[in-house]
Amino acid sequence: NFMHKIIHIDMDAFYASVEMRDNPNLRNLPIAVGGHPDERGVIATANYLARKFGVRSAMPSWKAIQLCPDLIILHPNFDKYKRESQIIHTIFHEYTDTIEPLSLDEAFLDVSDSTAFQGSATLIAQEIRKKIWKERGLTASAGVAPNKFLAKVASEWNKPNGLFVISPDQIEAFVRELPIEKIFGIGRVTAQKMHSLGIYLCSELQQYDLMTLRKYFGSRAWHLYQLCRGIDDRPVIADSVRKSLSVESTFQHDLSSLEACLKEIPELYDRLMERYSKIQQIYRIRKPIIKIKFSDFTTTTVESHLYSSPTIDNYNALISIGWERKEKTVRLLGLGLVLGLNEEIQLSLF
Ligand code: DCP
Ligand code: MG
Repeated sequence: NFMHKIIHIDMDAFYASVEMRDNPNLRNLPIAVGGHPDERGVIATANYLARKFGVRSAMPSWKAIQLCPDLIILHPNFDKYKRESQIIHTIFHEYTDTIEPLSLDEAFLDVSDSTAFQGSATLIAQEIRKKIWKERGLTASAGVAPNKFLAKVASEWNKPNGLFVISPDQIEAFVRELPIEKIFGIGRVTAQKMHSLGIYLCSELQQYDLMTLRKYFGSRAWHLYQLCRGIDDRPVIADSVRKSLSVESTFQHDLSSLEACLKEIPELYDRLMERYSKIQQIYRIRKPIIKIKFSDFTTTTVESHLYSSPTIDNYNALISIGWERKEKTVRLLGLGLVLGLNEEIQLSLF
């Protein structure tokens, strides 16, 4: 387990940073994204300038304005953030497909088997941060460690726009000084209980044997026992963004019009649905996707928006979009489904 290399990436002030990138006039002003005070809205996030005034996520907007009268509150544009998140994920995919998103702006990457940079997770993390900056104009913070728990703590360590690495031989010293609040799953109530026992740091929690922990914390004892020692065996479970199912046909004679392409859809569609019916208990459909290979052997793929359903009409629309990119004769058509794990299956993995 100490051989694992996990990177946790967390975008800095994500929604706010996207808005500042797209409107440079906002760059040096305190801004937040959220609902307006007169709508009884709350703050989703604030840029670092606004945070200096005490503006925080989940704070009522009227209170944020009180703390920072010049605060500019922008309405969220979730579609934009979702799209941004998807693009950032394509950067992750250059290094590994084992990517577990926690939210739009946060993900774990297991790079244990990556060969880039001679397998140096630190250099991979730096490169990812650099690319996100260069290609997207956004800053990200990264943590590198042998497990998820420590990688996530590490990404916060030098935030914003920072990197922090916890190597296997540093774990012991690192967790010794770590406040118990940093252990995931320890909320305010548990933290208070620990404080009343005189436990503030992981080193102090380490003094308790398993039996005693069980007495105070019940079924969570084993987890606490391990986590305060920096041990966390949870695997990075790849979100199935890349997991897809597809069927395709290569045609004997290239298809020379969009109409000819669309004529092929029903047959492909039936094959796809037939294949999907066999795995539908495990996988849910995230969105339809199509592929076109033109006679010059270039390939294009078109994905629909998340949560649109895989109807023939939707596939026809995607094929039309793809065809218009070239308007050349077509030698291969593919229909696919981007899949996700069913919720129950996902839960049963833990
Ligand atoms: N978010 C939200 N409501 C919250 C917390 C977060 O809507 N209570 C949204 C807005 C954030 C995004 O999720 O931009 C990511 O959350 P983070 O906690 O990672 O916060 P930020 O990325 O904004 O800031 P940081 O630099 O601290 O990561
Ligand atoms: Mg963030």
